[in-house]
Amino acid sequence: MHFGSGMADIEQEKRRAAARSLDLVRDGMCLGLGSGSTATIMLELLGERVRAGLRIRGVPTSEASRCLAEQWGIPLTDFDHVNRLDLTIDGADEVDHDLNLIKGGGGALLREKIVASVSDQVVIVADSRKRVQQLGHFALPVEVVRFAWKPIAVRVRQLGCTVQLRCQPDGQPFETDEGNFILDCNFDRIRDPRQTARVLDAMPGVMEHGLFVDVAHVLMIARGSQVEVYER
Ligand code: A5P
Repeated sequence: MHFGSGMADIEQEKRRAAARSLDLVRDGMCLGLGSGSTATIMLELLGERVRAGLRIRGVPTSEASRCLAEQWGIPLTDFDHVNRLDLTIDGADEVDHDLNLIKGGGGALLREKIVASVSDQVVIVADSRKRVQQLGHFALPVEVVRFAWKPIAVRVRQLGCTVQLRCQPDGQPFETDEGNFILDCNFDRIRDPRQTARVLDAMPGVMEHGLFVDVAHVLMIARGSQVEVYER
């Protein structure tokens, strides 16, 4: 945690990390477009480059990012037309020293993981608060089918976490772009992210979870006026 950073400083960090990631974008690329507030800034800056003549196409990781991309004039495509992406730029909720991530704070983890999985390069952009020694302080989002969310929640709880169904301000369950529910799972510490990911992967009814292990290739994390770049 970067104590002493106000919200304006954090916004600046997000902007710096997002701007740096665009150095990797080349004419003709097909991009995965991330979700969340840092990815939103990236989309705004990418839109500026498109208006200046950059020719790219993007596959958004959420309906929210699709709307933003359209708003910024970024040409879009989809998996009916492309099988691979050159580069995905996305945010994260937590990043450890092996570049393992928790994602899904915004609920877009399923599409985010699919898009990342077909990308030649996955770049994570983040502010300084996101770097952690160990994943798990941020509640791990687990996307589950609505049909059996309660028994699935019981099984997930047996992993040693507390589980909460994500709800909207009106008290109704939050629904993902794919029509599923999200369980926010508070582990405090996830000692072995790879093993936890394996167990969740094997659980019927779990559509996806926010543990991204061996997915990110590059982390661009802003700290004050600097952007630190780490590669896996
Ligand atoms: C969206 O579902 C998430 O995975 C985001 O990428 C993540 O929550 C980071 O969002 P911020 O950039 O808003 O912190």
